Amino acid sequence: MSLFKPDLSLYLVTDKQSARGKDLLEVVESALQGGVTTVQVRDKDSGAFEIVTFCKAVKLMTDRFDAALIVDDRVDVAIAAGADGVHLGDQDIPPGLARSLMGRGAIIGATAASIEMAMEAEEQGADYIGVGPFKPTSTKPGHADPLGIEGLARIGSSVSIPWVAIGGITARDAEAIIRAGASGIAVASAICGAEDPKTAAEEIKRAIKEGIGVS
Ligand code: TZP
Ligand code: MG
Repeated sequence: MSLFKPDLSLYLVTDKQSARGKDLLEVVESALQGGVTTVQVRDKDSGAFEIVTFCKAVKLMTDRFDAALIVDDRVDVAIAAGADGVHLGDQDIPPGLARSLMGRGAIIGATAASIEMAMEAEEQGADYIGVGPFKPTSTKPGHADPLGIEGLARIGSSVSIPWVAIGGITARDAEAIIRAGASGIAVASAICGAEDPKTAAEEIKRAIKEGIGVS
């Protein structure tokens, strides 16, 4: 468990494809202005040095907004970029090993598509799990079957660490997902693919607040 408790409530996952030629750094900055609290840099295609360089630029922004920077998959990139943490899938370095490499200050997240995966992540000292997909999404080709709200809640409530829902989520779904017990909403295309990422983030933020019962 990390010593640092990040605010996972509005969790942006970067996605170049959804951004359709928009400058991704500008997208991230607008999203932060709109209330994003955690940014995960997800880039399955670029080389490590390119991702590190991008992450360092994002880190300067997340620091200004008091948000956290998480790197998808790559512990080496996260360390090299001075990121706050890493998000690990079942093909990546396991959470326990990532913790020993990154230390107690790091935020370690893990993907959980089942109760077994969620429990394993918690046992290994993950700080949070990402549960999904909620709905079908083209951002993650070949994803597992969509879970819907009940499936998300079943997996999320099997552990005592926070859980963040992901996959095809829009502002319309956010309130119900938070009411189902999620600590946060993770989105890629709903923000990266929006004409105005700041307004898109604000809309999701409003729905999250409705879900928590804060206006
Ligand atoms: N993991 C499960 S679904 C997903 C990931 C990375 C993609 C989320 O992107 P979007 O565009 O919000 O559906
Ligand atoms: Mg991954």
